[in-house]
Amino acid sequence: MMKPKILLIGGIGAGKTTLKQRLLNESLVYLKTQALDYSSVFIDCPGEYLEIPRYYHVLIDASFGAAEVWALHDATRRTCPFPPKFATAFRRPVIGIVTKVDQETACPEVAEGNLRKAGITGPVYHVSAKTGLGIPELALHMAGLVGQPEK
Ligand SMILES: Nc1nc2c(ncn2[C@@H]2O[C@H](COP(=O)(O)OP(=O)(O)O)[C@@H](O)[C@H]2O)c(=O)[nH]1
Ligand SMILES: [Mg+2]
Repeated sequence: MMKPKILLIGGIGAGKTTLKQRLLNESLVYLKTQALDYSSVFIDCPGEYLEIPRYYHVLIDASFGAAEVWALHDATRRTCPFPPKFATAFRRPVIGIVTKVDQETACPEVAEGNLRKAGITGPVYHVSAKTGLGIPELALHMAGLVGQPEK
């Protein structure tokens, strides 16, 4: 059976690949998921697909192969990479993830506000892939979505 997938979207350098790596490692620690291979769970798209409007359709198409879309926003970025109400273009649940909250110049409230303007009504997680802040909560969310290993 095919496992549910998670589509990662976000601007260039938002931290998509770093977060994916951290979650794949942490899932071993927090969820004891040695038996479950999460490596194929994430669909990690280049940031250009979000930053260049004529590629938007690639993200929309990719979402049909996903159970959920994770929209990442760098907490140090003041400009919103998402067009208004972008989340409503997806026929899948979209959650928000504010990344790099460890950074000195981070402004997580601005990032979360931008994600809300992008039409995200679901949960918004604040995380640092560097320090691990917020990662256990996100790992649990992920496990709820893609399942725990079989006993
Ligand atoms: N301080 C800090 N830097 C991060 C964090 N996550 C990613 N980065 C850095 O941000 C840069 C871009 O990350 P990357 O995962 O390649 O972004 P992507 O383009 O969205 O895949 C890299 O230099 C990462 O080391 C974080 O939580 N904290
Ligand atoms: Mg990347």
